[in-house]
Amino acid sequence: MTTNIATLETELTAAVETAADEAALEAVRVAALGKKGSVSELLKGLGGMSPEERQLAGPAINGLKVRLTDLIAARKAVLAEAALDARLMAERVDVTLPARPRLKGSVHPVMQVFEEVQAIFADMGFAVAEGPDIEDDFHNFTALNFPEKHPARDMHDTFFFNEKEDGSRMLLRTHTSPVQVRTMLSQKPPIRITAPGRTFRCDSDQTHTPMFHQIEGLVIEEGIHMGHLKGVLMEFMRAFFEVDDVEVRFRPHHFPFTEPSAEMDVRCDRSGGQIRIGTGSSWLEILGCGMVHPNVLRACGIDPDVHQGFAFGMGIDRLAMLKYGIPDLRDMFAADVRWIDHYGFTPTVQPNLATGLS
Ligand code: 2NM
Repeated sequence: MTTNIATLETELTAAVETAADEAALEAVRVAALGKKGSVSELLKGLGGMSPEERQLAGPAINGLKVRLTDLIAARKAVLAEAALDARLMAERVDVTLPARPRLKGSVHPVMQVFEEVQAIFADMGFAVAEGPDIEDDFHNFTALNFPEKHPARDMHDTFFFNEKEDGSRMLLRTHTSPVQVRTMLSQKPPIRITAPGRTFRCDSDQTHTPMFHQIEGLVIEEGIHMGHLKGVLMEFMRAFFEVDDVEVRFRPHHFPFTEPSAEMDVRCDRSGGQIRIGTGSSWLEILGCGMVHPNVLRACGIDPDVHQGFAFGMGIDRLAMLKYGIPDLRDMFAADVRWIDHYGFTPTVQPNLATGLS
């Protein structure tokens, strides 16, 4: 019996000391001290012994159990430290290395143009306002002088959500004008804001994507008139296209939310398969604008006999294509890494009027 225990201890000690990793060590532990392990079986055998036998075997087996347990714990600590060392070597990162010269991320042309436009209007005293993509009928249509049940609401190709219990339904904003409505309802004039953001219309072809980007502007002050509108927009064109002279023209148009309303074109040159802004014999439609309709002012708690205002809106995606020579609208949102590598901008350079826009 005693020799049996001594032999077993020699074997188990060797097994513990040669266990190559924590999993192998655990296997040794289970085979010795587990429920059906060799040491556990020896302990079970104590019950069937005579008292004299047990007096000898008991302390011997328990001594083995204690020594083995300590030995396994010590070996486990050594193996765990070795495993951690190996992992630290394998996953070594030198945090003192310089950043990679070519950063992977870049700024999408749409975001670049947003930043440029905002920089220009910030210079003219405009703040930036934002609002939710998911809107209600009041802020997207009713407050903007779209008559109830008027076909203009359908003409906007609106994405509607399911009807709520009260029969109303939320929608994806079809323009950023609800931001202007929210601003007029929550602030007192004078107001000078631009509202950049995503807009949505159920429309998809060569020149339309169901999600697109707009920036709209709003000025509300006493005595504001079309002359101010024209001056602000001409200054914007000069700054944005980085040309000293831009000739613009206004064509009468119709929007429910402005009266009078107009579309603004800029003079351009289309010869040579490219569009050049500023000179030439052609015109390019660039934005819609007008004087804010008295009904809109009233719906937003502003007295049209005291305060007047102008507003304008333009599509950012088309502006980005135009300025940066991007041929296909749909490539803009295809999430192709090669495309963004080619057309993207350095994220660490912010457009501003002092050091240049782009
Ligand atoms: C446009 C064209 C003309 C516009 C009007 C308003 C508001 F809220 F003041 F009534 N916001 N934006 C507006 C006017 C937008 O986009 C082509």
